[in-house]
Amino acid sequence: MSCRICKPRGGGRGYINLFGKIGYCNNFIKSNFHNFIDVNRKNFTTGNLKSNDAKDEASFTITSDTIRIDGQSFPVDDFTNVTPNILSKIKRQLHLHQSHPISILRNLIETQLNDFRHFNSFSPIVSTRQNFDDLGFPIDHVGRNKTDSYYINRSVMLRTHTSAHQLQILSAGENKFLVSADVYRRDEIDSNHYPVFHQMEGVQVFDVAEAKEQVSCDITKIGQFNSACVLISNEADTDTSTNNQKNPIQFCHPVEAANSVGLHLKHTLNELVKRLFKDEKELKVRWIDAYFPFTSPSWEMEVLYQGKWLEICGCGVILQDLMNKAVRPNEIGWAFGLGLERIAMVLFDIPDIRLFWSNDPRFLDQFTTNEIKKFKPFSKYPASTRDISFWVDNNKGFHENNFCELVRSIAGDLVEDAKMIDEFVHPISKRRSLCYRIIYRSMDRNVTNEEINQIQLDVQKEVQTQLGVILR
Ligand code: FA5
Ligand code: MG
Repeated sequence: MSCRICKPRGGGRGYINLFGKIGYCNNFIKSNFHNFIDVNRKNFTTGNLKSNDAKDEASFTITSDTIRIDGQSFPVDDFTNVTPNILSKIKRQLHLHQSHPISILRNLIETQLNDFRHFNSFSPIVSTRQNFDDLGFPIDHVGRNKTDSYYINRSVMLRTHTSAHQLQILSAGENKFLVSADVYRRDEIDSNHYPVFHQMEGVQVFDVAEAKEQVSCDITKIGQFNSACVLISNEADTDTSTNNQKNPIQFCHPVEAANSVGLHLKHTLNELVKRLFKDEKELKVRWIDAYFPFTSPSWEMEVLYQGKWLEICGCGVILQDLMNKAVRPNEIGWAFGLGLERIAMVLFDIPDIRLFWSNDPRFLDQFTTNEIKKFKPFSKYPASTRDISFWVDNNKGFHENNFCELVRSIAGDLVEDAKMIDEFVHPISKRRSLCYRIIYRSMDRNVTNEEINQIQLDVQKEVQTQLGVILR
C-alpha cells in the first residue's frame, strides 16, 4: 500500500476541496478541540496527561488559546488538531529505550551502517516549512491536509517524517547520516498503522563529477552478503535509465552520475535488508517505482509478510533543488526513510503495531539489548466487534481519517481495526450512507461487553456532534 507522502500533488481527498467553506473549518476545529478535552477528561487533570511511567511523563497543557509543551508556548488557531492522546506520546521515545524492539532494530541498523553519523534526539515539533516547504511539497499536497497531519497551529506541527531534518543536516555539511525519530500521522486503523511510529532516515552524498568512481569503490567495500531472504528483481530494480518516463532521472544530473547513485542506494538497502533478515527463510523482498516530492527517481521496498506486500521503505535520488538549498550544488545524494515498526514486526514476529506501545512487562521483558528474539504471544484476548452506520452530509464532506482519529481518541489502544464495509447512495436523495466495522480488542486483558458498549455509545454520540453525520 502506498503512503500519503508518495501521493502526487492534489491526488487525495483534499480538506479544502471537500469542506469548501472556511467557516466550517473553524467550527470543525472548535468542536473538535473541545471534544478532545471532553473525551479524555478521565485522564485530563488540570491539563496534564501522565503515562504510567514517570520518566515518560508528557508535560503539556492545552487551553482554548495556548498549547504549552515542555515550557514552550504555541498559540492555538484554526489549524490546531493535536490531541492529548497524541501529545502524551511525544516523550515515549521508544527508539531510545535500550531493550525495546524499536531501539534494538535502530542499533542493529546503525551497526550495519557503521560509518554513518547518527542523530537520534531531534524534537518532533517542527515548522511546516521543515516538514513540507523545504522539501518542495506542492501547496496542494494531500499530506498537508489537516485530515492527514497533526498541527499545533498553522506553522508548527508534529513531523510526519524524518525527512523534515534532511535540509538542516545537509546544510551543516554532513555526507553520510542517519536520523531516527518518532513521526506522527492521522491515518487508518489496522494492525500495520498507528498514529505515531518511528522512521530512520538515511542520506549519503557524492561529488557529481566523481560519483561513478566513488560509488564503485564503495559498492566493493559493502560487499555481498549470503542471506536466507530472497530479493526479487523486477523492472524497477534494474531500470534506472532515462527511458523510465514515469520515474525520471533529473534533467540537471549527468545520466552516469544519477544511475550510479541510484545503484548505490539500492545496493546499500539490499545489503542492509539481507543482513537484517538473514535468518528469515525465503522472505521475499521487492522494489517498486514510487513518487516523492523531494526525490527522483524514487522507489519503495516491500516485503511479503502474512501474505501481503508490506511497504518498509521509501527512497530515491535527492532533488538537486534541495542540494542547492543546502549550498551543495556540485554534489548528488540519495535518501531513504525506513519504517522501523514495519521491519521490527517481521524480525520480532510482532503481530500488531499497538504492541510496541505496551507497558506490559510480559511484552517488554521478552527483549534484550542487541538481540533479535521472536515474540511469544502471551495470549490472544477475544475481539468485540461493533458496526456503525450513518448518513454523511454531502455538503460537509466526510474524511475517514477524522473518523479514525475520533475512534482512537475515545477507545485508545482498545481499537484494533476500523474498516468501511458498506457504502450506499440513496437513489433519490443522493445522500451517502457508510457502514464501518470496528474491532475492539485489548492486547493485555479481556474486555467486557459493558465497557465496549459504553465506548461504542461514546463513538456514536461524538461522530454526530463532531463529524456532522446522522446515525441510521
Ligand atoms: C516517507 O515518509 C518519506 N519521507 C520516505 C523517504 C525518505 C522517501 C527519503 C525518499 C527519501 P512514506 O510515507 O512512504 O515515505 O513512509 C516511509 C515508511 O514509513 C513506509 O515505507 C512505511 O514502512 C512506514 N510507514 C508509513 N506510514 C506508516 C504508519 N502509519 N505506521 C507505521 N509505519 C508507517
Ligand atoms: Mg510510502
